Amino acid sequence: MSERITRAQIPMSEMTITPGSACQGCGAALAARLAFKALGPNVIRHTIPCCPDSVTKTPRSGGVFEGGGALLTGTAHGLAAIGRSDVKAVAFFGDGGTYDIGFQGLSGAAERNENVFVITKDNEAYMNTGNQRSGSTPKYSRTSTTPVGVASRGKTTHKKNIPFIFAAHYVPYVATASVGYPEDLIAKVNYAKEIEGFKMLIIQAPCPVGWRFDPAKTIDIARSGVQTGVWPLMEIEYGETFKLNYKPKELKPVTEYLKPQARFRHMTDDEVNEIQEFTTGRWESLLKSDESGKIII
Ligand SMILES: Cc1ncc(C[n+]2csc(CCOP(=O)(O)OP(=O)(O)O)c2C)c(N)n1
Repeated sequence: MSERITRAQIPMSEMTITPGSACQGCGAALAARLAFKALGPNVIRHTIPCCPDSVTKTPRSGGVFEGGGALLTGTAHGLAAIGRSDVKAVAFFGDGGTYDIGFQGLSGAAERNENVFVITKDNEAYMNTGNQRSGSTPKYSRTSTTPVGVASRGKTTHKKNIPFIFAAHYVPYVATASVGYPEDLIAKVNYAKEIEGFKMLIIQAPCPVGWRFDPAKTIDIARSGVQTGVWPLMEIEYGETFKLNYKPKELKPVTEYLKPQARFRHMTDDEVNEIQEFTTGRWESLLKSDESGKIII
């Protein structure tokens, strides 16, 4: 499991070039800045179609969604063939590319335990193409394909539990992070990048345009996601060893997270209560896993 780090231990050098073409307050651009800072210069970044949130100084390859896992695998094998174990093959994909369209290729890479690092900037919809719902969009969220009106209440199903789905491939490392907790995020990248085999970090990256909130509030929204238990920070090793990285004495009510975001504005009290119960129930089960140090499903 990753060790805590102090602010002083955060690398000073920037690996992303600003200004990029990101929107104001883009959580994904911040996720890229923090993750690539921690990865350092010896990286080949693989990208599939997604928001153009940043430009990285390191070499970069691009390809199709479905080929993401295979192309990343090829990069890792090529690096091994020329004896460059010092260079890491890193994916920086959106949630659409991870949870849905690129899933089968990544699942194959995970099952083969390829020596790759998949970093997902999770903005909970297909933002690049206009905020269509993805498998990562939370229940009741309004998107352009899950509208709110007489016949529709936003998305009808919950967000996929992708950390647990990848952990169930029994890979060395799966973790979640948030742009609201940069020290935790950097510590996890630092730790994971040295692991041999498949590792994944899913970073919640609020999107002011799609989630419809004031772009000045990106960090506040990210922090309240963690503090309400909606986006728990956790690490899972080999599909078994489990740790919660942020454990408040008491969770804040989910309304603190939902209210500032207009994608949830239509929700009734009953719908909010349902999300509260879902979040509390899942948190209690995560606490049990954390206490025993092993996943209890
Ligand atoms: C097979 C395929 N389906 C659909 C598209 C169209 N497309 C391009 S980017 C994108 C959205 C990507 O969403 P996500 O992976 O969540 O990244 P984000 O844009 O949110 O950063 C889609 C659907 C495509 N390029 N290829």
